[in-house]
Amino acid sequence: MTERTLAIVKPDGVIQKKVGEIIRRIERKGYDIIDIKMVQADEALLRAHYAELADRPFFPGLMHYMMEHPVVAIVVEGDNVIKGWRTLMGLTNPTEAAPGTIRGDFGRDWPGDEVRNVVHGSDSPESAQHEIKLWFPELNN
Ligand code: IDP
Repeated sequence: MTERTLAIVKPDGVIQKKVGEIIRRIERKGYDIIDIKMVQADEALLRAHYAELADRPFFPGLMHYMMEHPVVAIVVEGDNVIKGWRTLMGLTNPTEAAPGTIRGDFGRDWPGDEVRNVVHGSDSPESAQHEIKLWFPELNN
């Protein structure tokens, strides 16, 4: 089934100059890039994006991490892309993410409670729709 997901190259991915490599992996998998832009996320956008994590102890660190540098937001389309992009990303924790996945290859555990895991991907059709609207309000098809 053709669907869309929101992929984000997080600050550490941009700082490490992995944007091209990550786009290469998206394209190699046969997915289409529908829209792409650099965004300096602000607190309002991130609070809406990560609303379900607001009570977690790592939330302040997550906000700080996501605002420390502009990110690259990408709308990706393809067959079962929501699950497929998460497979390309690997597990949340870089220590557990398999080699060959983006997080396994480029993610870092960070001193303290922060996880620098390079990329984001929507986890369901509902969150994909919600997140694409949030990050690309100008995109209406
Ligand atoms: P996901 O990004 O793999 O979908 P979520 O559980 O939705 O994982 O968490 C969103 C983001 O919050 C993670 O990608 C990571 O940056 C951060 N995060 C999640 N769990 C932890 C944690 O235990 N410590 C620090 N950061 C975390």
